[in-house]
Amino acid sequence: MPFRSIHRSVADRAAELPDATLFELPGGRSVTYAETIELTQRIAARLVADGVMPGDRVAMQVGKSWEAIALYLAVLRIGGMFLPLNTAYTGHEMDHFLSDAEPRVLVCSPERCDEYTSRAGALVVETLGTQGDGTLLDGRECYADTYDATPSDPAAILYTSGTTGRSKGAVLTHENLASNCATLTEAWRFTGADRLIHALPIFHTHGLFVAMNLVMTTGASALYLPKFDLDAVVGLLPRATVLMGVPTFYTRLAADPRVDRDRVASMRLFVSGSAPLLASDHAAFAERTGHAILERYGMTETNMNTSNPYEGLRKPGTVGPALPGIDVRVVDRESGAPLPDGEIGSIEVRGPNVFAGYWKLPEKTAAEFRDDGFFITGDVGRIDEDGYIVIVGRDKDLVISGGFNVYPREIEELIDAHPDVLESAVVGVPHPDFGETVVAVVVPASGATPDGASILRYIAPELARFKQPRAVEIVEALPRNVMGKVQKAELRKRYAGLFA
Ligand code: MCA
Ligand code: AMP
Repeated sequence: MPFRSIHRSVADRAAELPDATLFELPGGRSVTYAETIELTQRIAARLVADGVMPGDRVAMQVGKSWEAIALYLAVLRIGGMFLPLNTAYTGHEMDHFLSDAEPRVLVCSPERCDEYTSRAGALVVETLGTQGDGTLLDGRECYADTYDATPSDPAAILYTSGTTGRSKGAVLTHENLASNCATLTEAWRFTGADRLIHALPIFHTHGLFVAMNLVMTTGASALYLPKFDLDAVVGLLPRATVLMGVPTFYTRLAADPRVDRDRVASMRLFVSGSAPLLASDHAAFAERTGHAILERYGMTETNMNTSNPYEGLRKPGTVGPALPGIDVRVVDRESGAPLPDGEIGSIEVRGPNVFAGYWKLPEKTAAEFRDDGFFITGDVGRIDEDGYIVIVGRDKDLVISGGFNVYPREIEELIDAHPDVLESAVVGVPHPDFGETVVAVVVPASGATPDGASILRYIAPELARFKQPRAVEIVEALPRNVMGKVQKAELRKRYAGLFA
């Protein structure tokens, strides 16, 4: 089949089904495929007028709206690189993304316009609100040429993994997005008859590429919520066919007495990913609804790698076998030698889903790939007797809270700058709602007696709320091994019961 990029596939669906509903918004308003493409063209023209050329970055930090998806499609259409950013990021956090990615245009919410305009320099600042407002929508021009993207052209940068130093921009190509979308469409039997409850944010792979690309390229509809709201999701279940969510969604749904077999009678698929789904949550949800949640495994750098089967056994505690066309192996971390099935090692991935490299970081990119093209995920696991992958841990220092990644180093650096702090270690501990949550373990500077609250106040202005520790433990010294390395596993064990 000739290569069809995401935005061309969506335009194809719009030509076939102009009046079909793409977005169903709270309050009952529907937005058709034709309307979405019309707005995409207007935004594309506006961005071209702003000077965006193929290869230029267009950053977006806005509240969730259907117009933001039109912006995403517009950037792809003109050959730009789409850079979505979490709305929770503070100005301090945004500095890094803006200086590293050097976007031509930043689309921000109207409320934050002044903050960015005052330091803009060469950056063009546009605004987009959640009520159909903002300068981005002002343009009268409604035509921009469609860039003929090749499979290897970059389509997006998503920032991830700041384990050492700052966050790195993972560059994803048009082929990465299109191939994974086609693979998942087939694997999960997605069709134009589907109605997906969309309650995820749209600045990550899960909500943007997995959920929206599948909906838009198949002619399906999104029951589109501004965020996860338990009542709203429960209310939509009787009219939906698919839900995609992080484990926290399912923990909350499984605890809600309104969720039962009758309520989910029209549902055909519940997908979970971005963080481990506890086998107990899998069982509780099955008990309540009769549905086995389909767990899959992905990364920002790779899109989706493995999935439990649509038909066949969905095994709790596993993320299923490799998706078709994708190679997944488990190797010895040091030597890179493949391990026999059953043995625990480093998970590596190769396929058309795997990203092109880290933005402006060729050495870091090279360090994460083997010579034979496998990408080292940093996840640790094994392959079971049925060829299913079991993730048992992570080689990387990372906490996943409610599906959001938190990099301990970033928080430790901020805490360590406090004048009353000698050093700190940040770890993730089990949390009943978020899966894991962030705990800071702090050693005071000599003679100082800082309290947890003052440390939290000190770091708060710099750090998105979801990264802020939910507990600060003051200790005399951090546990270290003979090499002097802080033993985070020991700290995780020590504080495992804090929220349990
Ligand atoms: C909100 N808060 C959080 C989180 N979310 N704190 C820690 N971790 C979080 N994830 C804060 C709020 O700011 C608030 O703080 C307090 O917690 C309670 O807010 P609440 O209303 O309960 O939060 P929520 O709005 O219900 O959010 C929980 C959530 C949300 C629905 C789980 O975090 C979410 O939508 N997560 C999905 C993330 C995601 O899409 N991940 C995919 C990326 P306070 O009250 O103190 O102000 S990973 C990916 O894409 C890979 C490739 C993959 O495999 O999918
Ligand atoms: P990110 O790069 O931000 O998308 O985070 C990707 C990481 O999330 C992976 O490397 C895993 O550590 C984790 N992850 C994603 N899906 C799952 C899953 N189903 N089970 C366990 N961990 C997961």
